[in-house]
Amino acid sequence: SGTPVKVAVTGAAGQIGYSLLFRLASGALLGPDRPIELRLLEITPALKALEGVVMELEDCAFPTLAGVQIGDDAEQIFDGVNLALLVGARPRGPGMERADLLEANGAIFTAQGKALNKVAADDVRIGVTGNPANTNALIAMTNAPDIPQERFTALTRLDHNRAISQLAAKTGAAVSDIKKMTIWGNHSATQYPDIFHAEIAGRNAAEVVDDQSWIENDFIPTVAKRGAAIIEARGSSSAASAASATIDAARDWLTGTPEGDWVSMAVASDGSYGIPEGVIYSYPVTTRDGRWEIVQGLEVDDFSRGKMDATAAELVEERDAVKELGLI
Ligand code: NAX
Repeated sequence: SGTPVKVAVTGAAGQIGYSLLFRLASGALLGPDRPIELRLLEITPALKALEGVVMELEDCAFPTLAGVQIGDDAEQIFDGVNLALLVGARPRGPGMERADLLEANGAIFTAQGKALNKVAADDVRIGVTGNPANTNALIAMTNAPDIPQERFTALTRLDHNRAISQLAAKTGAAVSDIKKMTIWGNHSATQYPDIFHAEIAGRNAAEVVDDQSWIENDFIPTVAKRGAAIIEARGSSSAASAASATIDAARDWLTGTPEGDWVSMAVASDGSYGIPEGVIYSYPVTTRDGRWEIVQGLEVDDFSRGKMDATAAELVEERDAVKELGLI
């Protein structure tokens, strides 16, 4: 037990929030013995709906939930937080250009970066789920100069989990037999889900599959376009799976990856694998004691190189666009 961990969630009244808050409150992050205090940030017009969600949280009588605070002031909500899950973002509306989207989100993530810089706990870790997640993380990171850069990550764990499940379905393996999956790059359609280093029950996954055409024409596009397929089927974007991945990512960051496996996380590139420094790029990482480390020394063939560079180029473009807008 001990002192409650203070976890902030932004966009708490949204779709993902409706799943995420209940999982967090029930102990999915650090187990049922570690009390958790939720700090929920929303925009003013959504506070009433958020009050309703808080009523439901109360009605669950979760033993793990030590307290809930809601509000529309980032400096109040982020005060002393140990973990900030930045989920709320501005969705792309009809007729909105990409630059408009970057600008609208830029305003949100500059303000939240500054607020975290000012009031978060010294050990704060920040996970960005709201899209465009990688570039939103870059904006928040750049606006929080006193927080070490490695404390900012963006979510590609949903893509990672989707890739594992697609590979399991193709091979008949159990998801628990699949290790060392990798998502490279941007959480967008240019991402590169890579099974060349993955293992199925200890055997190389690409060799087990033995079907380059499936990898190129089925697996990669299915994973990369899974979000669109869910919108098409469900009428709204993935929410429960995104919440689940947000928790997986935060839990593994805080508690460590198992021996012999790794996870995908978008982190500030240090130039590893020839990716330009500074962009928030998804890499295979291992984690320990709340720190991540990029897995080094993986062999990259021409096919993978092309895909890794294409998704890096998109991130460089996004970075240049937000630089131009004066957001970083
Ligand atoms: P919703 O539109 O249901 O909820 C977003 C919430 O954020 C709204 O309640 C809104 O009021 C709030 N919000 C907006 N601006 C805010 C601000 N400045 N401060 C606090 N709250 C603010 O979206 P939802 O389906 O929950 O998705 C949230 C974000 O996750 C979107 O950007 C979405 O694109 C992104 N996703 C990211 C995924 C990933 O794997 N990285 C996958 C799922 C999801 O698409």
